[in-house]
Amino acid sequence: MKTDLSQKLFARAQQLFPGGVNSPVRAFKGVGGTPRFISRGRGSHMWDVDGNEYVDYVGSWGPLILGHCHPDVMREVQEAMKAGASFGAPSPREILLAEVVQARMPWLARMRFVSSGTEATTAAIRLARGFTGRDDFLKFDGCYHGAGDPLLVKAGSGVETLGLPDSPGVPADLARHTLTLPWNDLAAVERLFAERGGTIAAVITEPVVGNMGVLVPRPGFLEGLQALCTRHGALFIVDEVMTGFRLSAGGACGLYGLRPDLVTFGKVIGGGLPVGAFGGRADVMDRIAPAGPIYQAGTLSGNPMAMAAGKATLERLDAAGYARMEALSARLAEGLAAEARKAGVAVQVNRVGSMLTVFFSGEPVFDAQSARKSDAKAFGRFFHAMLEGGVYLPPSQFEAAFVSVAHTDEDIDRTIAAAGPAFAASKG
Ligand code: KE4
Repeated sequence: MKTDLSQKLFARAQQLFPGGVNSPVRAFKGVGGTPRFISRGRGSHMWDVDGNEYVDYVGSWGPLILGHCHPDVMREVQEAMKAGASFGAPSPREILLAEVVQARMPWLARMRFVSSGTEATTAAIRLARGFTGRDDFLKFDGCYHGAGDPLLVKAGSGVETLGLPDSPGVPADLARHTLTLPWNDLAAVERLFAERGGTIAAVITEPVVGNMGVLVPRPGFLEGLQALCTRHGALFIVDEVMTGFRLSAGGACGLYGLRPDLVTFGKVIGGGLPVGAFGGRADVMDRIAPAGPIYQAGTLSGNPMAMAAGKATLERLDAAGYARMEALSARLAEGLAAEARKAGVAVQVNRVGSMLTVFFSGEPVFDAQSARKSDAKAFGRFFHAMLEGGVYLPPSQFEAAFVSVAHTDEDIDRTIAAAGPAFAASKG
């Protein structure tokens, strides 16, 4: 596969950006080799600067649930642009998107738009601390909630891929207020609350983990967290940045019947443009400035173009689209598992809806510790063989692949066909 131009651009990029990228997971550190510089996308496909075409299972790490360059999204963004890119003042478009969100999650009494998932989760933690007057909060080993200081403790995604236990630069005085436990272990959370429930401001979790690769919640785990928070006066925060509007119209909360005190969004809610959001109970959210004293702000929050992209995206996610993603994703998961069996490679294919991960492990993967037992080098060989076969997977064993409504049966067939030789190549 020709990669001359990507290599030349990567050399230039390394003179400009740390590691040559503007977000670590893009650097192929988890799989080796040269990251592909992408020139354009269309539907479920994208092309790199050397002209190589790929079936895209990253979809900008989740936002492009309708695929690249959906005509309706492009039209709506262009309309918004013609009226003005940004006003720094309230505009109707933020109300229109918020009402589309609330129609899908009626329990979301108040929300605030921001420009990234990190802003959303960082604000939610600050709000929970301000509302409860407590400083400690609980997150789980391997869950990634963005690059905000309090959350860069035992995080997943790029932090896990790069093997950074916790990021330097986060003061120990701050990190000590971030409690961590293994995910999917409700008994451990019960013990922690029994010991110090009165000091815990919040529990934050990915409802389905995507940032250690896909981890599936055990029956009762999420509901158990919610009940413990209620019992001990802590806020339950569900981080739907990756799962929101993807796992169902009502997100993972809709799928699992959760009613958290706060929820965070990103990715799909902006349809590829920078949007994050946090929201939930009115009595909690109304402590946010200017309604209350807890400060949060952002120059481009509620940006009209981004609001237009988000609204156009959510409005086109209908029952048929979710059914399509489910059918394609199920067939993909089964096909990959079958090809691995044929090649004699032990894998676990974890999937919830249109999020899936092939773990190179012979053991079930249900938390960060079991995920870490996977053979990341074998995954790297598999990844590159798939790339050569025209299939662009997330460049890390500890990430989720995404199916969009734009993917086709031919895409799935092509991916399964490429997997046979790729599993053989994974053996090294
Ligand atoms: P952003 O700040 O990257 O918009 O969102 C942070 C975030 C928060 N919560 C969850 C559950 C997330 O998955 C993310 C971001 N996910 C990664 C992919 N694993 C974004 C890709 C990247 O870091 O470049």
